[in-house]
Amino acid sequence: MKRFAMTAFLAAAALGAQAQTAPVTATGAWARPTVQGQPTSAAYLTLTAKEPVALVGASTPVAGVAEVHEMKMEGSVMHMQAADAIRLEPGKPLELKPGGYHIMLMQLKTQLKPQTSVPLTLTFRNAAGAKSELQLSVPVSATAPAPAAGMQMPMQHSK
Ligand SMILES: [Cu+2]
Repeated sequence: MKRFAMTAFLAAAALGAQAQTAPVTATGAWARPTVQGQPTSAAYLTLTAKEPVALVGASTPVAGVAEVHEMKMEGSVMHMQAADAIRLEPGKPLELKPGGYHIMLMQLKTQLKPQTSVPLTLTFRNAAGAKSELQLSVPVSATAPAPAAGMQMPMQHSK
């Protein structure tokens, strides 16, 4: 009986570790560096879904709390608040960027140093309620990464 219970526990643990991979691709991810003792930071990236899903959560081992936030203007003041679920339309990129949606990292356990990267897990939910995950390694950088070749903005040439 004891042996059976242990087997069941291990099976459950294995199932828990094997979450479905989300039908979402992430590009241009970056997280803001911090100074020693700074408790918060934020991560940004662009998400493109293949199927309709909603971004419902985030987690990382480097922060006690990771939340999806949105910035909103109220009058002339910018506020930020946790976003419950951000819907992704298939093929339509959603950009998380400074001044808009972002992944808020709170209760940081470690300093985020440039030239390192932090693991980030994003959780999505589809219309049927099934959850899936996207595991990422997010570079720590003071600025957003340069756009990929072929996606660059038209540049003005000086004469
Ligand atoms: Cu925030």
